[in-house]
Amino acid sequence: MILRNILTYCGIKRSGECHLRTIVILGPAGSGKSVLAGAITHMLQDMGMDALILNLDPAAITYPYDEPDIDIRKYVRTERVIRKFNLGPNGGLIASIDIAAKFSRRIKREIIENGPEYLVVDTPGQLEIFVFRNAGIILLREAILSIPDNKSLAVFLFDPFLCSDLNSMLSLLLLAASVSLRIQMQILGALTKIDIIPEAETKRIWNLLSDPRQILLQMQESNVTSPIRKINPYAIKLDVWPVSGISGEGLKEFLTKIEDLLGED
Ligand SMILES: Nc1nc2c(ncn2[C@@H]2O[C@H](COP(=O)(O)OP(=O)(O)OP(=O)(O)O)[C@@H](O)[C@H]2O)c(=O)[nH]1
Ligand SMILES: [Mg+2]
Repeated sequence: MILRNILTYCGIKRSGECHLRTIVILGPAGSGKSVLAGAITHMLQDMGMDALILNLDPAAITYPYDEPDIDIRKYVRTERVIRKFNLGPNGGLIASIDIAAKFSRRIKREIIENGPEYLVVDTPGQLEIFVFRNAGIILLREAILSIPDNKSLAVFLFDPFLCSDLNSMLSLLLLAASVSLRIQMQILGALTKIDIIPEAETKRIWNLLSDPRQILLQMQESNVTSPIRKINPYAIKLDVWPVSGISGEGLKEFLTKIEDLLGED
């Protein structure tokens, strides 16, 4: 471990290279971020990779994976912040992410000391508090993206239970585009929980999410009002992969895509 740390600090890995690959998992509350983060980490480990999981959710009480290797909760816990400052749940999370940002360098040091090949990042349920406030972006940049030789991408999760109609799918695609704009990272989409959705329904949702032009055309046919007509479908198009963090369906293909993207120079 000590030797590995020294080599890592010197910018050298066992193979003679030092490349960290980071996968940041983002998505609406309950969309399956923690389950998918755990599943991806385990699959990478099964493939012989040195993969670690970083929890950036200060409000997480339990995890659907073994304890995270690096945990923001070592530095700040939302339930304590709520008690200490007498806040509500959202105020508590806002304050704890503000506090968490102050520990960015400590987390960065922990990542460098561990020197993994892959870092999978689990993020807070309240996406908007994490992504649309500066503290979340600072935390992401200073703790992770500023690490030299780090190649990163983000995965935005689409929960099929939030994709029942065209309006909802379009809203989620717009949200994914906003997230991508805020975090300034390459972003892939993942349609989660496909193990509990009938195959035909998964295909229907996946086809529409993968081709926003179809969503807009179908909405226009049903006389939807004007601002939607102005949306450029190519501006919100994402590469979406159907996966299940529980059954593992689609995960191998998804990881192959991620490896391809992160392997490119
Ligand atoms: N069947 C099935 N259930 C899933 C899958 N992924 C997540 N779930 C379930 O969906 C619920 C939410 O999953 P989480 O991984 O905790 O979601 P999250 O986005 O991390 O939730 P927050 O952090 O609270 O926003 C849990 O009950 C999971 O068991 C999946 O691929 N298949
Ligand atoms: Mg979670």
